Amino acid sequence: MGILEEIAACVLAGDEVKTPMHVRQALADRVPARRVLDDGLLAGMNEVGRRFREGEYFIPEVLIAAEAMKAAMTILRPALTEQGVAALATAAIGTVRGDLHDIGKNLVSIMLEGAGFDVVDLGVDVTAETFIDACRRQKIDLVAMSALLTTTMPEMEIAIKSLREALKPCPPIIIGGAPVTQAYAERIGADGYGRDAATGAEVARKLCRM
Ligand code: B1M
Repeated sequence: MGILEEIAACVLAGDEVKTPMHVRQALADRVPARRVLDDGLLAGMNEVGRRFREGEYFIPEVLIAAEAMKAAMTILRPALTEQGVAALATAAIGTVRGDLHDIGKNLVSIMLEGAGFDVVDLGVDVTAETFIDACRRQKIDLVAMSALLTTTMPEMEIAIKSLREALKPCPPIIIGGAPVTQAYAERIGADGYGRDAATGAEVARKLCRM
Protein backbone atom coordinates (compact mmCIF):
# COMPACT_ATOMS: atom_id res chain seq x y z
CA MET A 1 0.00 0.00 0.00
CA GLY A 2 1.36 3.46 -0.92
CA ILE A 3 1.68 6.17 1.69
CA LEU A 4 -1.46 8.02 0.47
CA GLU A 5 -3.61 4.87 0.61
CA GLU A 6 -2.13 4.25 4.05
CA ILE A 7 -3.24 7.73 5.17
CA ALA A 8 -6.77 7.19 3.79
CA ALA A 9 -6.97 3.83 5.56
CA CYS A 10 -5.83 5.39 8.84
CA VAL A 11 -8.56 8.06 8.63
CA LEU A 12 -11.09 5.33 7.93
CA ALA A 13 -9.85 3.41 10.97
CA GLY A 14 -9.91 6.61 13.04
CA ASP A 15 -6.26 6.18 13.99
CA GLU A 16 -5.32 9.40 15.74
CA VAL A 17 -1.66 8.34 16.13
CA LYS A 18 -0.81 6.77 12.76
CA THR A 19 -2.66 9.28 10.56
CA PRO A 20 -0.45 12.27 11.53
CA MET A 21 2.59 9.99 11.58
CA HIS A 22 2.05 8.94 7.93
CA VAL A 23 1.29 12.54 6.95
CA ARG A 24 4.65 13.59 8.45
CA GLN A 25 6.34 10.75 6.53
CA ALA A 26 4.65 11.72 3.24
CA LEU A 27 5.81 15.33 3.64
CA ALA A 28 9.34 14.13 4.45
CA ASP A 29 9.17 12.03 1.24
CA ARG A 30 8.32 15.27 -0.62
CA VAL A 31 4.77 14.30 -1.55
CA PRO A 32 3.04 17.64 -2.30
CA ALA A 33 0.80 18.78 0.59
CA ARG A 34 -2.18 19.10 -1.76
CA ARG A 35 -1.88 15.42 -2.76
CA VAL A 36 -1.61 14.40 0.89
CA LEU A 37 -4.85 16.29 1.47
CA ASP A 38 -6.78 15.21 -1.64
CA ASP A 39 -5.61 11.64 -2.16
CA GLY A 40 -4.93 10.82 1.50
CA LEU A 41 -7.06 12.59 4.09
CA LEU A 42 -10.01 13.65 1.92
CA ALA A 43 -10.10 10.28 0.16
CA GLY A 44 -10.40 8.66 3.59
CA MET A 45 -13.06 11.12 4.75
CA ASN A 46 -15.06 10.63 1.53
CA GLU A 47 -15.16 6.91 2.21
CA VAL A 48 -16.23 7.63 5.83
CA GLY A 49 -19.07 9.72 4.37
CA ARG A 50 -20.10 6.94 1.99
CA ARG A 51 -20.14 4.34 4.77
CA PHE A 52 -22.13 6.67 7.05
CA ARG A 53 -24.67 7.34 4.31
CA GLU A 54 -25.07 3.64 3.60
CA GLY A 55 -25.48 2.75 7.26
CA GLU A 56 -22.15 0.88 7.56
CA TYR A 57 -20.71 3.55 9.89
CA PHE A 58 -22.51 5.26 12.76
CA ILE A 59 -21.97 8.57 14.57
CA PRO A 60 -19.09 7.31 16.80
CA GLU A 61 -17.06 6.07 13.81
CA VAL A 62 -17.52 9.44 12.07
CA LEU A 63 -16.42 11.33 15.19
CA ILE A 64 -13.36 9.10 15.63
CA ALA A 65 -12.39 9.51 11.95
CA ALA A 66 -12.79 13.27 12.35
CA GLU A 67 -10.38 13.24 15.31
CA ALA A 68 -7.77 11.39 13.20
CA MET A 69 -8.26 13.90 10.40
CA LYS A 70 -7.95 16.84 12.83
CA ALA A 71 -4.74 15.44 14.34
CA ALA A 72 -3.27 15.04 10.85
CA MET A 73 -4.34 18.54 9.80
CA THR A 74 -2.20 20.09 12.55
CA ILE A 75 0.82 18.57 10.73
CA LEU A 76 -0.41 19.26 7.21
CA ARG A 77 -1.81 22.80 7.62
CA PRO A 78 1.59 24.60 7.85
CA ALA A 79 2.80 22.69 4.77
CA LEU A 80 -0.36 23.64 2.86
CA THR A 81 0.13 27.30 3.75
CA GLU A 82 3.83 27.15 2.87
CA GLN A 83 3.01 25.57 -0.50
CA GLY A 84 0.37 28.21 -1.19
CA VAL A 85 -2.63 25.91 -0.91
CA ALA A 86 -5.49 27.81 0.69
CA ALA A 87 -8.60 26.06 2.00
CA LEU A 88 -10.82 25.32 -0.97
CA ALA A 89 -13.73 27.35 0.43
CA THR A 90 -15.14 28.67 3.71
CA ALA A 91 -18.54 27.71 5.10
CA ALA A 92 -20.45 29.37 7.95
CA ILE A 93 -22.71 26.91 9.75
CA GLY A 94 -25.27 27.26 12.52
CA THR A 95 -28.46 25.87 14.02
CA VAL A 96 -31.16 28.47 13.49
CA ARG A 97 -32.75 30.80 16.04
CA GLY A 98 -34.72 29.11 18.81
CA ASP A 99 -33.12 25.72 18.18
CA LEU A 100 -30.48 24.25 20.51
CA HIS A 101 -29.89 20.89 18.80
CA ASP A 102 -26.29 20.67 17.63
CA ILE A 103 -25.31 17.02 17.19
CA GLY A 104 -26.35 16.87 13.53
CA LYS A 105 -24.95 20.34 12.84
CA ASN A 106 -21.59 19.25 14.33
CA LEU A 107 -21.55 16.18 12.09
CA VAL A 108 -22.22 18.32 9.04
CA SER A 109 -19.40 20.59 10.17
CA ILE A 110 -17.03 17.61 10.38
CA MET A 111 -18.05 16.39 6.93
CA LEU A 112 -17.59 19.86 5.47
CA GLU A 113 -14.07 20.01 6.93
CA GLY A 114 -13.45 16.56 5.56
CA ALA A 115 -14.57 17.82 2.16
CA GLY A 116 -11.98 20.61 2.20
CA PHE A 117 -13.93 23.51 3.72
CA ASP A 118 -12.74 25.86 6.41
CA VAL A 119 -15.72 25.94 8.76
CA VAL A 120 -16.86 28.91 10.83
CA ASP A 121 -19.17 27.37 13.41
CA LEU A 122 -21.67 29.95 14.64
CA GLY A 123 -23.16 27.54 17.17
CA VAL A 124 -26.84 27.17 18.03
CA ASP A 125 -29.73 29.64 18.27
CA VAL A 126 -28.23 31.61 15.39
CA THR A 127 -30.18 34.65 14.20
CA ALA A 128 -30.38 35.88 10.62
CA GLU A 129 -28.25 38.88 11.69
CA THR A 130 -25.49 36.60 12.98
CA PHE A 131 -25.37 34.73 9.65
CA ILE A 132 -25.23 38.09 7.84
CA ASP A 133 -22.51 39.46 10.17
CA ALA A 134 -20.38 36.37 9.63
CA CYS A 135 -20.61 36.85 5.86
CA ARG A 136 -19.69 40.53 6.20
CA ARG A 137 -16.73 39.89 8.51
CA GLN A 138 -14.99 37.44 6.21
CA LYS A 139 -15.31 35.81 2.83
CA ILE A 140 -17.93 33.10 3.25
CA ASP A 141 -18.49 30.87 0.23
CA LEU A 142 -21.39 28.85 1.65
CA VAL A 143 -23.97 29.26 4.41
CA ALA A 144 -25.21 26.07 6.07
CA MET A 145 -28.27 25.97 8.35
CA SER A 146 -29.63 23.21 10.52
CA ALA A 147 -33.04 22.90 12.25
CA LEU A 148 -34.41 20.00 14.26
CA LEU A 149 -37.76 21.37 15.34
CA THR A 150 -40.82 21.88 13.17
CA THR A 151 -41.27 25.14 15.09
CA THR A 152 -37.82 26.45 14.07
CA MET A 153 -37.99 25.45 10.41
CA PRO A 154 -39.60 28.83 9.50
CA GLU A 155 -36.49 30.53 10.96
CA MET A 156 -34.62 29.14 7.98
CA GLU A 157 -36.94 30.92 5.60
CA ILE A 158 -36.51 34.17 7.55
CA ALA A 159 -32.71 33.83 7.57
CA ILE A 160 -32.57 32.99 3.86
CA LYS A 161 -34.74 35.97 2.97
CA SER A 162 -32.67 38.31 5.17
CA LEU A 163 -29.37 37.01 3.78
CA ARG A 164 -30.55 37.49 0.20
CA GLU A 165 -31.75 41.01 0.98
CA ALA A 166 -28.57 42.01 2.84
CA LEU A 167 -25.88 40.43 0.69
CA LYS A 168 -25.48 40.92 -3.02
CA PRO A 169 -24.15 38.57 -4.18
CA CYS A 170 -25.33 36.15 -1.52
CA PRO A 171 -23.35 32.93 -1.02
CA PRO A 172 -25.21 29.69 -1.76
CA ILE A 173 -27.29 28.43 1.17
CA ILE A 174 -27.73 24.79 2.11
CA ILE A 175 -30.16 23.52 4.74
CA GLY A 176 -30.87 20.27 6.53
CA GLY A 177 -32.10 18.63 9.72
CA ALA A 178 -34.51 15.83 10.56
CA PRO A 179 -37.81 17.63 9.71
CA VAL A 180 -36.41 19.35 6.59
CA THR A 181 -37.08 17.94 3.10
CA GLN A 182 -35.93 18.69 -0.43
CA ALA A 183 -39.38 20.07 -1.21
CA TYR A 184 -39.24 22.40 1.81
CA ALA A 185 -35.74 23.57 0.81
CA GLU A 186 -37.01 24.42 -2.67
CA ARG A 187 -40.10 26.13 -1.30
CA ILE A 188 -38.13 28.51 0.95
CA GLY A 189 -35.50 29.28 -1.67
CA ALA A 190 -32.47 27.37 -0.35
CA ASP A 191 -29.87 26.46 -2.96
CA GLY A 192 -29.30 22.99 -1.60
CA TYR A 193 -30.51 20.34 0.83
CA GLY A 194 -28.67 17.54 2.58
CA ARG A 195 -30.64 14.62 3.94
CA ASP A 196 -27.60 13.63 6.01
CA ALA A 197 -24.18 15.04 6.84
CA ALA A 198 -22.30 13.25 4.07
CA THR A 199 -24.83 14.21 1.39
CA GLY A 200 -24.80 17.76 2.75
CA ALA A 201 -21.03 17.98 2.24
CA GLU A 202 -21.37 16.59 -1.29
CA VAL A 203 -24.06 19.12 -2.18
CA ALA A 204 -21.93 21.87 -0.60
CA ARG A 205 -18.97 20.94 -2.79
CA LYS A 206 -21.16 21.04 -5.89
CA LEU A 207 -22.59 24.44 -4.92
CA CYS A 208 -19.04 25.78 -4.49
CA ARG A 209 -17.87 24.01 -7.68
CA MET A 210 -15.17 22.10 -5.77
CO1 B1M B 1 -34.92 17.45 21.09
N1 B1M B 1 -36.43 17.09 19.90
N2 B1M B 1 -35.96 18.84 21.99
N3 B1M B 1 -33.42 17.54 22.30
N4 B1M B 1 -34.30 15.85 20.32
C1 B1M B 1 -36.23 16.11 18.86
C2 B1M B 1 -35.72 16.77 17.58
C3 B1M B 1 -37.70 15.50 18.70
C4 B1M B 1 -37.98 14.90 17.30
C5 B1M B 1 -37.93 14.45 19.82
C6 B1M B 1 -39.36 13.90 19.81
O1 B1M B 1 -40.25 14.53 20.29
N5 B1M B 1 -39.53 12.73 19.23
C7 B1M B 1 -38.58 16.73 19.04
C8 B1M B 1 -38.98 17.62 17.87
C9 B1M B 1 -40.42 17.45 17.48
C10 B1M B 1 -40.80 18.35 16.39
O2 B1M B 1 -40.34 19.43 16.23
N6 B1M B 1 -41.72 17.87 15.60
C11 B1M B 1 -37.69 17.45 20.05
C12 B1M B 1 -38.17 18.38 21.01
C13 B1M B 1 -39.68 18.59 21.04
C14 B1M B 1 -37.32 19.07 21.90
C15 B1M B 1 -37.70 20.10 22.97
C16 B1M B 1 -38.77 21.11 22.53
C17 B1M B 1 -38.14 19.29 24.19
C18 B1M B 1 -38.66 20.13 25.33
O3 B1M B 1 -37.91 20.84 25.93
N7 B1M B 1 -39.96 20.03 25.52
C19 B1M B 1 -36.36 20.77 23.26
C20 B1M B 1 -36.11 21.98 22.37
C21 B1M B 1 -34.89 22.75 22.77
C22 B1M B 1 -34.54 23.76 21.71
O4 B1M B 1 -33.89 23.42 20.75
N8 B1M B 1 -35.00 24.99 21.88
C23 B1M B 1 -35.42 19.67 22.93
C24 B1M B 1 -34.18 19.51 23.54
C25 B1M B 1 -33.28 18.48 23.28
C26 B1M B 1 -32.01 18.26 24.07
C27 B1M B 1 -31.31 19.54 24.51
C28 B1M B 1 -32.38 17.43 25.28
C29 B1M B 1 -31.19 17.34 23.08
C30 B1M B 1 -30.25 18.13 22.17
C31 B1M B 1 -28.81 18.00 22.57
C32 B1M B 1 -27.91 18.57 21.51
O5 B1M B 1 -28.18 18.62 20.33
N9 B1M B 1 -26.77 19.02 21.99
C33 B1M B 1 -32.30 16.75 22.22
C34 B1M B 1 -32.15 15.60 21.42
C35 B1M B 1 -30.85 14.85 21.57
C36 B1M B 1 -33.17 15.16 20.52
C37 B1M B 1 -33.20 13.86 19.69
C38 B1M B 1 -33.47 12.73 20.67
C39 B1M B 1 -31.96 13.53 18.88
C40 B1M B 1 -31.51 14.62 17.93
C41 B1M B 1 -30.17 14.25 17.39
O6 B1M B 1 -29.16 14.77 17.82
N10 B1M B 1 -30.12 13.28 16.45
C42 B1M B 1 -34.42 14.14 18.73
C43 B1M B 1 -35.25 12.90 18.43
C44 B1M B 1 -34.65 12.10 17.32
O7 B1M B 1 -34.20 12.65 16.34
N11 B1M B 1 -34.68 10.82 17.47
C45 B1M B 1 -35.08 15.29 19.34
C46 B1M B 1 -28.88 12.77 15.88
C47 B1M B 1 -28.38 13.71 14.78
C48 B1M B 1 -27.11 13.14 14.18
O8 B1M B 1 -29.36 13.73 13.78
O9 B1M B 1 -29.73 16.22 14.06
O10 B1M B 1 -31.21 14.83 12.52
P1 B1M B 1 -29.90 15.10 13.14
O11 B1M B 1 -28.85 15.38 11.97
C49 B1M B 1 -28.72 14.55 10.84
C50 B1M B 1 -29.58 14.99 9.65
O12 B1M B 1 -30.78 15.60 10.03
C51 B1M B 1 -28.66 15.84 8.86
O13 B1M B 1 -27.38 15.31 9.08
C52 B1M B 1 -27.28 14.76 10.39
C53 B1M B 1 -26.45 13.52 10.32
O14 B1M B 1 -26.82 12.66 9.29
N12 B1M B 1 -28.56 17.28 9.10
C54 B1M B 1 -28.16 18.10 8.09
C55 B1M B 1 -28.73 18.02 10.20
N13 B1M B 1 -28.48 19.29 9.96
C56 B1M B 1 -28.11 19.38 8.67
C57 B1M B 1 -27.71 20.47 7.90
C58 B1M B 1 -27.38 20.23 6.56
C59 B1M B 1 -27.43 18.96 6.00
C60 B1M B 1 -27.82 17.89 6.77
O15 B1M B 1 -26.96 21.21 5.76
C61 B1M B 1 -26.67 22.46 6.30
